[in-house]
Amino acid sequence: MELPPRPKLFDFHGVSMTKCFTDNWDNVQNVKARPDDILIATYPKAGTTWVSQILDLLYFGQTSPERQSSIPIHMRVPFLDLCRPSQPTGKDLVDQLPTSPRLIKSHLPVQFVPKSFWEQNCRIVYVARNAKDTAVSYFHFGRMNMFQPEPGEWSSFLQHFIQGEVVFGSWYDHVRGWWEKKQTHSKLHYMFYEDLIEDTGREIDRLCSFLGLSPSAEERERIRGAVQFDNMKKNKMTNYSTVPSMDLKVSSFIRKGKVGDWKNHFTVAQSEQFDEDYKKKMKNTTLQFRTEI
Ligand code: PPS
Repeated sequence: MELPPRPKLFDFHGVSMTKCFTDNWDNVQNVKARPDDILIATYPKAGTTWVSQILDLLYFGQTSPERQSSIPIHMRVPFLDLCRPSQPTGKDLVDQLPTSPRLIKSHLPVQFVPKSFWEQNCRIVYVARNAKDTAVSYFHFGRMNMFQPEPGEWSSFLQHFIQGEVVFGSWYDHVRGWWEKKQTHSKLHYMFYEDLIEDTGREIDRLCSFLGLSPSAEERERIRGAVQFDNMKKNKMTNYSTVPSMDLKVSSFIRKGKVGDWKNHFTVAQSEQFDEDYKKKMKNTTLQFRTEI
C-alpha cells in the first residue's frame, strides 16, 4: 500500500489535530448514538486497546468466540473519530456494527463528544494513564504509525507533549476535562492504567459493576488471562499486525506495557522540568496519578 506523507498538526477549536480527525467532523458530530452504546474514551496511549478487548470479551466472549479469533480489535471496536483516505471512516464502521451493545472507541476531549451520546445517556468508560508513561508510549507510536506526525527526537517530542502540540491536544486538559465531567455524569466510569496493571481482576470486577454484568468466576478468570500483556501482544487480533500503516519493526503497538518505563527515557533534567510544569497545570484538581507502583 502506498502511504501518504505524514499529516501535519494544526489548531482546531483550541486543540491540536490532524486532518485524519477533522475531515469527517460533521458526520462524526452527527452520529446517532443508541442508549446501550458504550463509549471507550481515552487520551491516546492510555490503554484503550486493553480495555476494548476486556469489554469485547465480557460482552461477546461466550456468545460469539469466533469474533475474537477472526476480527481485529479496531473492527470490533471502531475508532469513531478516524477518517483516512480510501478507507471506511470510523463513523461508517460504527453505523455498520452489528452488535448490541456497540463498543465505540474515541480519543475526543470531552467538549468534542458528539451530543447524541449525552442525549442517549450512554455509558462511558474513560481510561487515563500517567503523563510520563503516556508521553513515552505516544513517542514510540509516532515513530511506527505513518498517520501520526513525525515525532522527531525524544527531547523535542517531550516539549511538544508538554505544550499540548500533539494529536488530540493537551494531555492535561483531556484528563482534567473528563474528570470534571465525571463529577456530574453518573454513567461515566473513570479508570486508570496503573490500577489495571496493579490488579487486572479487581478492575474487571469494577467494570462489571458499572456495566451491570456478572460473569461467572471461571469466565472472569478466562478474560483476565486472555488480556494479559503477553497474550495480547502475540494475538494478531489485538496487536495491530494487520494494519499496514503501522510498522511493527520500528516499534510494537503492544510495546512494553509497564508503569514507569518513563524512567528509561527521561533524563533527570527532563523529569524535573516536567514535574515543575506538571504541578502548575494540575493544581486545583483532585485528580491524582501514579508514575510508579
Ligand atoms: S491507542 O493508539 O491510543 O489506541 O493506544 P492504547 O491502546 O490506548 O495504548 C497502547 C499502550 O497500552 C499498552 N497495552 C497494554 N499494557 C498492559 N497490558 C496489556 N494487555 C496491554 N495492551 C496494550 C501498550 O503496550 C501501549 O503502552 P506502551 O507503554 O507503549 O507499551
